[in-house]
Parts: sequence; structure tokens; C-alpha cells
Amino acid sequence: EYGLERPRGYTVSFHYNPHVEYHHFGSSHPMKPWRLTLTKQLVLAYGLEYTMDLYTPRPASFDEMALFHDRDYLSFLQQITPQNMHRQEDILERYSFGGESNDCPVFEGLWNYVSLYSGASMHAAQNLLNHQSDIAINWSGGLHHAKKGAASGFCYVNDIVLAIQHLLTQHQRVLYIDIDVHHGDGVEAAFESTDRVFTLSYHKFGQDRFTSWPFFPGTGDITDTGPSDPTNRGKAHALNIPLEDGIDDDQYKWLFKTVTGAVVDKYQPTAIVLQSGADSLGGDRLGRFNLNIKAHGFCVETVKNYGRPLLLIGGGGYTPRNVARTWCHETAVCVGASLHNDLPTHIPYIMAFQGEENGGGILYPELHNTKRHENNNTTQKLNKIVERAMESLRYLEG
Ligand code: ZL4
Ligand code: CA
Ligand code: ZN
Repeated sequence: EYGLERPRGYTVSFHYNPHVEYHHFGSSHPMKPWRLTLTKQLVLAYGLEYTMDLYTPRPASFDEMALFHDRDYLSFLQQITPQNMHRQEDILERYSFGGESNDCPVFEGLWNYVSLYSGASMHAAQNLLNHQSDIAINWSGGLHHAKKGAASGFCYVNDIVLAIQHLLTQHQRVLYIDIDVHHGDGVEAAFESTDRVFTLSYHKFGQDRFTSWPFFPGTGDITDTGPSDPTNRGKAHALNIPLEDGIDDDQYKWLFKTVTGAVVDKYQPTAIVLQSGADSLGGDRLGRFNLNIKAHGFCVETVKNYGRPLLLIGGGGYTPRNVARTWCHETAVCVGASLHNDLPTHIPYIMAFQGEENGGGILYPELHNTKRHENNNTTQKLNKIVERAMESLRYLEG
């Protein structure tokens, strides 16, 4: 019906353990693991499962996660429950849990949840190492804020760092690209002292119009290009692209192609990891940008066309039906299929996509006209950013 044939060229694998869906951060918490249910239903409804290899990865083990994280932090994660947490408030604080901020709540099955999304990213990386896939996808991962010994911003275990470490067993240079609306600080910090990983993040930076605090996590200015100590091998191996509210499709596509292209040319990565957080879309509950689904997908297509082994992972995304639309579209981009704008009628969760003010029953609603954020990115400012980016790339050797 949709005329999908297995395209020659790219072998794509989809790494997904459906048990992640059943975890809840709490009823009003913006992170909704069931957005992954919607994503999977769309992928299946369009018949994309016939164009990829599907895997149900096992959860990562304690020892696997300890390849990056502190063992005492993992022991804490393994035993903490909503029932026993009240007896350990000092420990909760040590690991950045609880308190005033409810960003990282303790919920039922937390350990199971973190091991499932981490297992999927590690399995996806393994598939690339085995040459079983050219592109390996894990929409349940992308938790870029987690630190070695602490949770941060909805992230408990950093599956991206674990996957990159695994890729480094065979790859000399890994490029990490992050299009989530937030700065990929945890990944940048983890690899700040090596020249074998280059981290590139596009994000909103600066004071937030709504809260008048710096937009989370508050790091990632253009001046942050890694450690300044000239003897540090990680010097100049980070690049940050700070953006203002309301950036539009044409600006973002131009910026992404120009800057990412220059990094790939200069750094010559042997593998690429792309965190495709969907909170950079227009109308996102937490985001501040104005991107449409196809502009977001343009980034995936651009990276795919560099022709290096690619690990594609999820991340943020707080308007669940648009997250599902975007990641379904990007799955199609990977396999080289184009999808009909009318949603297939046999989706179990079709109700979620109907009766929307904007976009009911279709895959590509216009998100930019949810005029929530005025565009404060001028051509002049963007030119300046590109100029600064090119300047810092000149510090890379080779
Ligand atoms: C919420 O409604 O900016 C958490 C978080 C829980 C439920 C009810 C509790 C009400 C918005 C956010 C109190 C909430 C207090 N509930 C949240 C400085 C902050 C301190 C905590 O996409 N308060 C912290 C983190 C960011 C801050 C963004 C993005 C992850 C990723 C990768 C992480 N933290 C201010 C906020 C709510 C909540 C509503 C919230 N938290 C919005 N932005 C943040 O990059 C996956
Ligand atoms: Ca980012
Ligand atoms: Zn985010």
C-alpha cells in the first residue's frame, strides 16, 4: 500500500525495548515515556518495520553502566524507591534528586527504566561496530544531561556517553551532534579531555523570557570550546551554537548545514552520534524554537548523507504527538522512504492525532504558526555565530 521496498545502500536497525513505555515520571512531569508508544505506533502504521532490522535489546547491566558512572551513584539508583526515599534525604541531595526541583523524581521502576534505555543505546552502538547496520536508531535514549555521579534535567544515566565509549573501542574519532533545544552538557563534560570525541550542540542560550532565569542548563555559550589549558587534548574539541527564541526553518537549516559541514570536513569523524531531541520543534511545551518537522528531519538527512556509521538517538520532546511525528519521519528519512501526509487510519492510538486544533489526522502539520515565540535571531547575529564557529575550528590540528 505504501510501496516501501528495502532500499539498497543503507542498512537501518531499530533498537527498542517496549518496557520503557510503562514508566511514569509523575502525572504533571513534562517527560512522558509514552511518547515512545506513539512513535512506535506511527512507525508500524506506515509499514516502516519492513524496511529495517528490529531488535529488542536487553537492559544494560550495572557493570556496563559503571563504564562511565560512579559505582556509588549506581548503587543508589538501584535501591532508591518512592517508598524508601524519605529516609535518605541527604543522599538524594548528594545525587541532585528531589528537593525543590522536581526535574529528576524517584519513580517506580527507575532502575529498570535507566537500564532499558541505556541497553538500547549500547546495543545500537554494537550493531555499528559489527557492521550489521549503517544507521542504528534508539528513540528511547539521548539523555544528555546525566553526569558521572549525579542526575540532571530528567536524565539519570548518560546512555550517549556509554554508547560513544563503546564506539571508541574501534573508532578513532567520534563526532557527537545535538539538536535538542537544551545544551548537551553531560556529553561535552564527559569527553572534555580527549581529542577522540568532538561535541557540537545547537541550543537556546541566555535569559528566558518566561522565567527570567538562564535557560537550562545555562552553559554552552559560543566561547565554550572545551578546556582552555593548551596542554589539554580536549582543547577546541567542543563547539556550541547559542541561539535565541523563535529560530525558523530556513535559518536553522542554513546554520546546521554550514557549521556541521565545516566540522565534518575538518574533524573527519569515523562515526557520528546524532541526538535528535524533538523539543526544538515549534509548539513544544518546554522549547523556544519554531522548527517544523521537515526542517528537523533535514538535520538527520544531512548527517545521513555524510555516509559515516550513524547512531541516531532521541532526547527531549514534550508535545508527545509531534515527537512521534518527527521521529517517525526521521526513521523514514534513514531508510529513504517518503510518507503520505494523511495518517494511516489503522493506528491504535489514532485518537491522539485527531481533533487537534492544528494538524488533526496528518503527519506534517505546520508547527511554525503556533506563534508562541517571536524570532529574535537576526541574520546579523547568525552570521556572527558562524564566523566565530569557523574561527574556533581553525584551532583544530590537521
Ligand atoms: C517539571 O510540572 O529549569 C517537573 C519540570 C515536574 C511536576 C510538578 C512539580 C512542580 C517544568 C519542568 C515544580 C516543578 C519545578 N513537574 C521545576 C531550574 C528548575 C528547577 C525545577 O530535553 N523546576 C530547573 C530541565 C529544566 C530547570 C530541562 C531538559 C531535558 C532534555 C533532555 C531538562 N530545569 C526550574 C524548573 C512539572 C515540571 C514543569 C522543567 N524543568 C522545565 N525545564 C526544566 O534536554 C531529555
Ligand atoms: Ca542541543
Ligand atoms: Zn531538551
